Amino acid sequence: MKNLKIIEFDEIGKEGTGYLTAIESNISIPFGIKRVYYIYGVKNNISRGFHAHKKLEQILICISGSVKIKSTDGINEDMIELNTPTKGLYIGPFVWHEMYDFSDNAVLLVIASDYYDESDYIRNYSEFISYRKF
Ligand code: T46
Repeated sequence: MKNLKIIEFDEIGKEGTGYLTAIESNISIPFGIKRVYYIYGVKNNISRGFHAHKKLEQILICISGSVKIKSTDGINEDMIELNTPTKGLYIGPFVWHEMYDFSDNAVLLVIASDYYDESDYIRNYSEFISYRKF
């Protein structure tokens, strides 16, 4: 699907001494970083998201536990499970996404290309379909 892809990050270190993963603006990800936020303490029966963005680009990384992400461009649909700190999901503009099935200890880290701006959200699915550019 356009504007949806997995990005694998390097794991530095070895078993026993632990690991380190570094993410560098415009190098390991395709945009400059303006904001980082994280989602945690989500009960297993709760789903979040249910929106798309007009301009925002983001990388979702489940740095602890696991979470599933369902995405659609209005035609194609994809489900991706994030369950390792070395796997990022790039979500660009006009991809409707939902996060669900959070494990008990899940921490979902999100790296974003811009500051928070509610006017960039499309929170109504019918409106999303009418906006669809591809
Ligand atoms: C997204 C998915 C993956 C802020 O005040 N600042 C922020 O930077 C963000 C992200 C949110 N908020 C406020 C807005 C709402 O009052 O926090 C509240 C919860 O936001 P929302 O319901 O949009 O949360 P999610 O988990 O449904 O979606 C979030 C991001 O908002 C969204 O951009 O793509 O995570």
